[in-house]
Amino acid sequence: MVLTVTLNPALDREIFIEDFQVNRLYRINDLSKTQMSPGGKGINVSIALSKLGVPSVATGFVGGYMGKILVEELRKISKLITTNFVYVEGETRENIEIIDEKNKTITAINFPGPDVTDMDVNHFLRRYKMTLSKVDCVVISGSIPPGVNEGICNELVRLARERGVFVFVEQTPRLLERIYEGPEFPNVVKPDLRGNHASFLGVDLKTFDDYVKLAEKLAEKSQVSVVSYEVKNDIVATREGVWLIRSKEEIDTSHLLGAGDAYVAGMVYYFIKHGANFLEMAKFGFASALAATRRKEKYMPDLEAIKKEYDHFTVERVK
Ligand code: TA6
Repeated sequence: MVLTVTLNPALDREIFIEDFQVNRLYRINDLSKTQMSPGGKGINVSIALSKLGVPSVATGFVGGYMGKILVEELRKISKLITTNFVYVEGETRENIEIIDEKNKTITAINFPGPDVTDMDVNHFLRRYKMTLSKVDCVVISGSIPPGVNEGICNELVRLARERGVFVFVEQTPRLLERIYEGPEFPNVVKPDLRGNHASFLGVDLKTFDDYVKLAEKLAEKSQVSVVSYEVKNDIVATREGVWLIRSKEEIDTSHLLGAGDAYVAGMVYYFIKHGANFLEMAKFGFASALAATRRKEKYMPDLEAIKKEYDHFTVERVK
């Protein structure tokens, strides 16, 4: 069983507009040009895992009418997804993604989410500890809502690692820097490098070698790090070495929504089914993310779709 933690879930409102321009009025009359689905990074991982036949418990904070819709829609997706969210006063957020296949862009507008009180956090931590005793691994992924201390992820990682639960984390450099203050670290870490990050953990991120250095630095404390480099590549570092996984073809950058979450879900699937072979986990994750980019809408691939991708990337040892 897998526990996915999405402290700040979202209803994802995808809108497909060819040649999207600002300063224009767009009336979406054709409803095939838009879709709404439960989102937030950990929730997408739960959805992806359900497509691979892996059950998971999805937890985090939801609130209001939007939160109710999110939970109901998530339950409709698969019986393999058990929801165990803490309800808070405010409204769960809606995130907007404008997908332009002509210009190969995604313009995302992500909202902050509902205010979460200390009482909500304590309620969540009690549930989290209870659930940890029933799971093999936990995925902690995505932003945190207003009112939640940025050190919470450090606490979530520590509680899981102290109980011998395997931990996957995908988060922004700002949140990861808090986690890497110690004392416990995720087994698998995938920095969320969306947006511009000039530096991270004291590494200036300019050249390929800088990204290799970052991956190695993370792998000094975690068992494996996966660092995205120029969209079509991932640098994978373990204690044994560093590899570069590279897509043979260009990736349609307007199809990237959810691909990172499909990557994490692919690594979790491989870990659950085959154990902690870190390079193989990363390869399966890469194949899963590639498969997720074959459609413009947020889409989590099944096993058959993922296996087909093994012919579409190369793996070379870097160090
Ligand atoms: O990776 C896709 C996604 O999880 C979307 O579902 C969207 O809700 C967004 O990323 C959430 O990211 P955030 O960092 O705002 O938690």
